[in-house]
Amino acid sequence: MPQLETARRHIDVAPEVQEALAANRPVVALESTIITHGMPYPQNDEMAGRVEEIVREEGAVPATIAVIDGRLKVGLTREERQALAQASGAMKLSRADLAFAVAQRRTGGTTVAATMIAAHLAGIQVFATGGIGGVHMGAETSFDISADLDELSRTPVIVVSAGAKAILDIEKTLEVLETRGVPVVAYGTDVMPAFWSRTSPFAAPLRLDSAADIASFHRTRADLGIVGGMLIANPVPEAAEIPASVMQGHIAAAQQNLVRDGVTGKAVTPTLLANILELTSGASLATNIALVENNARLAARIAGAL
Ligand code: PSU
Ligand code: MN
Repeated sequence: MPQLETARRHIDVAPEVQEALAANRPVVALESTIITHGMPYPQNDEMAGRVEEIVREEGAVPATIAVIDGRLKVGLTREERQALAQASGAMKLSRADLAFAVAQRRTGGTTVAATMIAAHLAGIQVFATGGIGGVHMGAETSFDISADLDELSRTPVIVVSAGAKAILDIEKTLEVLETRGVPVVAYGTDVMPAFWSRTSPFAAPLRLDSAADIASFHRTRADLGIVGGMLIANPVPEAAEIPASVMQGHIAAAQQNLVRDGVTGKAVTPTLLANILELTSGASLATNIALVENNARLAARIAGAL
């Protein structure tokens, strides 16, 4: 099934995932950096289990992707998932170091970029996450732009997110996505959602209102030979939202702490998320879980429509 013959020797596709793909039944890929670096234990494990359940409830097969002892796993057993949720020293893997972890027999969570690569190798077209990485605040001096954006421009996977994380510069993130030819489709809204909040000051570049329309857009792009993935921005459910006005202060404080502590590189996103969790006394975590679940549901419906 992997599109690269040579990839097979490094990939373990779970039997259930393999069967579903062979029978052309819907499969949804799920990332694992959110497990290893995005949330504390045990909420990370509970979230990962619940998200898999939701995908099943919608009639699709979940495939959580991670690197475990050098094997690129597409679909984890419950035991593997639970061990990963508690693993200390797991790497955070993107395009640059995915193969490093495989070659060195390491264990790591896959970011949006690395999960897209693995999903595509396995033949999975739809992937649910929380929020993608993007252009960080101050990127004009730090050059910190997530590899997720480049991956979206080259790998044909539909990524269902709650928008760009509000800790990012959303306006610049949208600009880079446009430059790289990545469609950004807001689901059922004209406004770009901002992860914890349903709205941001920015208009959504495109809007679609059904899973079937998203599937049809994806197919049409392929028909036209246009390379790359697309980003679906699905607003967090109203009941779980933290208004942008409330988040603003916390985000600003977390940014300041980051600068004060001299945090750079891969540690930026996990540090900001952990700090915001503290600043909101845990409320941001409940919202984060709710939005991932919401994205898994939509992703399963899109996979069904494909
Ligand atoms: N969404 C979350 N929590 C996370 C992430 C996304 O709710 O931890 C992860 C994703 O794996 C994403 C990564 O790809 O953060 C982005 O990291 P960076 O900004 O270093 O590229
Ligand atoms: Mn970065």
